[in-house]
Amino acid sequence: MAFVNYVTKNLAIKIVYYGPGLSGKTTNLRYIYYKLDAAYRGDLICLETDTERTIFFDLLPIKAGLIGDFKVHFQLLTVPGQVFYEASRKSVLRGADGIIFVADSQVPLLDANLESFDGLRRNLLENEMDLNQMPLVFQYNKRDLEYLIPVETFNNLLNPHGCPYIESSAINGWGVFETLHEIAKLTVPRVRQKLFPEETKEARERGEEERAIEREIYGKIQAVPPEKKAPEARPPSPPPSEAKRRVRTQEEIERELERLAKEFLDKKTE
Ligand SMILES: Nc1nc2c(ncn2[C@@H]2O[C@H](COP(=O)(O)OP(=O)(O)OP(=O)(O)O)[C@@H](O)[C@H]2O)c(=O)[nH]1
Ligand SMILES: [Mg+2]
Repeated sequence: MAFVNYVTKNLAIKIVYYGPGLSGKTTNLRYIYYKLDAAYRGDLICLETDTERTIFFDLLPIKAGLIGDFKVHFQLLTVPGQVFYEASRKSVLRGADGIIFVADSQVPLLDANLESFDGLRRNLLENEMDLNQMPLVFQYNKRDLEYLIPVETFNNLLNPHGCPYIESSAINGWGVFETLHEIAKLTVPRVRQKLFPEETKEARERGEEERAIEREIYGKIQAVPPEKKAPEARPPSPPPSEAKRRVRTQEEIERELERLAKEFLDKKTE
C-alpha cells in the first residue's frame, strides 16, 4: 500500500525493481537520477545492513502531482539480485504498489531470470501479496549485447498474461523512462481508485490521464545540450551524491523510507 498522509496530503507510490543479480536494476535508477531535473528528485540512497557489502536498496523519490490535491511522488527501489539476499528482497517488496521485473537478455542467463521470477512470486506470497493482482512491467534489458533471448521466448516463459514489456539498454538509457512510464500508467489509476473510490471512471478520461502521466514524467527530464548527448549521456557510476545509510531491521527500513519521503516532500513542496 502506498504511504499516505491524509493530514499533510502526501502520498508515495512504491515501485520495486526486481530481477536477477547484475540484470541492470541499479543502472536504471542511476540513469533516471542522472537525467531527471534536480528539482524533481531526491538523493540516490543505498541502505546498508550490518554486513558491510550488502547494498540493500536504492531509493529515488520523484515528485509527480497527479492525484487530486495530494502531493504524489514515486519511491523507486531495487532489490539486491544475488541469490543469498532473499530476506532483503522479501522486505523490500512489502507494500509495493508496482513491480518492474528487469530481466537480463543474455542467453546463458535464461535460468537465472526464471529462478528470480519464481522467487518474486514466492516472496510476494510470503508477504500475502498476489502477483496476479500486482501492476507488473517487464524490462528485457541489455538488448545492446549479442546472443539475446528472443522477446517471444521471454514473453512465453515469464509473461503469459501479457503485461507491458519494454526492450532496453539501461546502460545507454534506452527504454528506461519508457518502463517508468508504463508502471506509472498502471499504478497511478489504482492508487487514485483507492483514495477516491467514489470517483467514477468517466470523471477522468483515460486518455487524458495517460497524457498527464506522460507530461509529468517526460516533462521532468533534464534538457541535455545536444553536444552532451550519447555516448557521454551515460550515467556516472556511482553518481557523486549517492548516500549510504545503515539499517538493521524491517521496522528501521520502513521508518527510514517514511522519513525520506517526508523529508523530500517538505523540502520540495512550496
Ligand atoms: N551491456 C549492458 N550492460 C548493462 C546494461 N545495464 C546494466 N549493465 C551492466 O551490468 C552490470 C550490473 O548492473 P547493475 O545495475 O549494478 O545490476 P543490478 O541488477 O543492480 O545488480 P544487483 O544489485 O547485484 O542485483 C553493470 O556493470 C552495468 O554497467 C545494459 O543495458 N547493457
Ligand atoms: Mg543493484
